[in-house]
Amino acid sequence: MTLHRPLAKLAAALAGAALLSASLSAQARELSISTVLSDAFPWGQAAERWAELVEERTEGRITMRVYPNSQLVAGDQTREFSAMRSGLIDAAVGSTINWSPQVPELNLFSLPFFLPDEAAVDAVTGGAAGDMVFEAIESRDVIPLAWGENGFRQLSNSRGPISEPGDLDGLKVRVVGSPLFQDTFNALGADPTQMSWTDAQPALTTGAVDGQENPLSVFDVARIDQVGQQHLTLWNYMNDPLIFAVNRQVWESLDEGDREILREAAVEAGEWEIAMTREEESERLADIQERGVTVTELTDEQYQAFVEATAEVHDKWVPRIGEALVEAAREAVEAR
Ligand code: X2X
Repeated sequence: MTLHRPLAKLAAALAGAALLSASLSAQARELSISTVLSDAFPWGQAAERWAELVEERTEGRITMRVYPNSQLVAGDQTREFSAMRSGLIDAAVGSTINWSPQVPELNLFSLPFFLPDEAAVDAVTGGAAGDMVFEAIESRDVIPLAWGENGFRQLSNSRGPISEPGDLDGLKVRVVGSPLFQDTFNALGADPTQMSWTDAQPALTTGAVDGQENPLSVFDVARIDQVGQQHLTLWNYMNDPLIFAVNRQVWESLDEGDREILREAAVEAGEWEIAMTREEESERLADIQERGVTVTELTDEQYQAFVEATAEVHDKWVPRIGEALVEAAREAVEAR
């Protein structure tokens, strides 16, 4: 017996839908994105935005799931790049500092007092030096797609105001797990200790360390003043750009169209996050001051004293970063 016409149509439609959804789910993919900070911070928001745009533009074919707080590397943020390189993590929005142990060129951004302002950062990331940095990442099996920004890092401590290198004498400072930071704070006469962000907050709370350095957004959102950090020096000694990136094999498994979507979404999310981070800085600073934190701004002369005290760090690290890269960056900064 043949089916009644409308029923036959319905059956055909259902069969078609089943086929379609089978092929869709065969194609549907979930990619992991690692971040150090959650979406309470601009950094985590950048990753969420990237994921949202990709999901929307691939009509759900690609879902990107954000795993914050360095959870995919058990809290050790300096292992994020290796984990992405080996394919344990599909993608990340990561800090140049945290990836610099594996990509020495990224120490460019951590050279003390090298990038004085936002225009200098943009000139470097947006020019030939930025391309060289991306090539260095790509040569290590990770595909970089776009820039974001954690921000200019400022110094806080529980001991007293800091306006000259002598004020750091013997100060126990938590620094990120990158050897260059050890050198910078040693040059300033401080007593630096490398530890992850996960370990930093308890160390500040118990007073195991006297100070730390992070951008205003991190100081503000993580309420660093509430763990005894009552003195903040605005010294803009380095900027920490973020990089959106994908593991090479994952990248090569995507077709051209999806690669384009991932790249464009990363660029848009990055531009959005950089603008937001910068716009919010003055309000964050006002809030921090309102909460009773003493804020020290440096005179040109005081700034210069820090530059001179850390000159030896450049001597040691420029060859490791690469003379040509540093020169390209210097030219971009001068021409800005
Ligand atoms: O660990 C830090 O200080 C942080 C959160 O800023 C980075 O991951 C670089």
